Amino acid sequence: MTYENILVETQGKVGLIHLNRPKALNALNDQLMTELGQALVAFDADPEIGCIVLTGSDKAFAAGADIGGMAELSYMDVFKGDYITRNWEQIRSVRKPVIAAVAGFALGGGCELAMMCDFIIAADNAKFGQPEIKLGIIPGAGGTQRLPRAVSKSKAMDMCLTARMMDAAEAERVGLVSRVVPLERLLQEALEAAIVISSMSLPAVMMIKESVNRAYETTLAEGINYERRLFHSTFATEDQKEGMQAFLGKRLPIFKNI
Ligand code: CO8
Repeated sequence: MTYENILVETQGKVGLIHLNRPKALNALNDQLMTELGQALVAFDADPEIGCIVLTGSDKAFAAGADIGGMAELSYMDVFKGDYITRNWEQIRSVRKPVIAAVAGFALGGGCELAMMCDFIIAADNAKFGQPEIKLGIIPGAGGTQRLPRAVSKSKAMDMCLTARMMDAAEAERVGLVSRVVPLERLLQEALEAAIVISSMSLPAVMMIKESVNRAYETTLAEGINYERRLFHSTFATEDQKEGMQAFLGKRLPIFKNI
């Protein structure tokens, strides 16, 4: 598959996707989001891939949805055509982990895209924000929903209402990102995390992703019950036998993802 707005490569068992519209700070237009969805679905279906890394450039992960592509749209354009939003949900259907490696600006839809990933590793120059209010609109891809869950209501209100940017140190302090590393180490750090994940049992990896995400959708009692059912089901896998036998035999496990 050839893409115009993203670069796609594999590094061992890791699928790596670069957002690549450098002249527009990786602004997310319809075509880019369609291509991103296609690349994610392809990696998700590829049995050789265990984890996906999504990144941008040193200057911008993505500076938001493409403002030029939206400026003249009417309500009927966006409502009837489900325009802008329709191809944004693909990432939610991906069952393998997706790590966002964020350097530079992650604004508006860019911040929302990063939050749709399973966790965010940030470079020390990363800046997160939901500046839609300055354009007379509101976040449209989960900013008002995922941000309060990630960083608290107070911080989310502050960011969405004032449009101020949060730097990497603040983002780590409030839990928006899992780690901050020097810019020159960003991709390496994300790839190393992805390699670790890819070395685990894929069924267990997918179950953890599903179970952690369930924590956002349900009550604690239901979530605990859901986790217990998945935990029990891991005892039906060969990888559970291999993992435990390897530990007892003081050797490294060889998982077969079955
Ligand atoms: N859309 C289109 N083009 C953009 C965008 C964008 N979001 N951001 C930057 N660009 C372009 C600029 O127009 C400029 O192009 P040119 O060189 O042709 O003039 C180029 O990228 C470089 O940008 P700047 O010269 O402005 O670079 P600076 O370093 O001076 O500033 C900023 C960087 C601060 C990031 C600045 O570009 C900026 O404020 N950008 C807009 C940020 C923004 O408002 N983002 C939110 C957009 S709205 C949104 O994301 C809604 C999401 C809803 C999701 C709905 C779908 C589900």
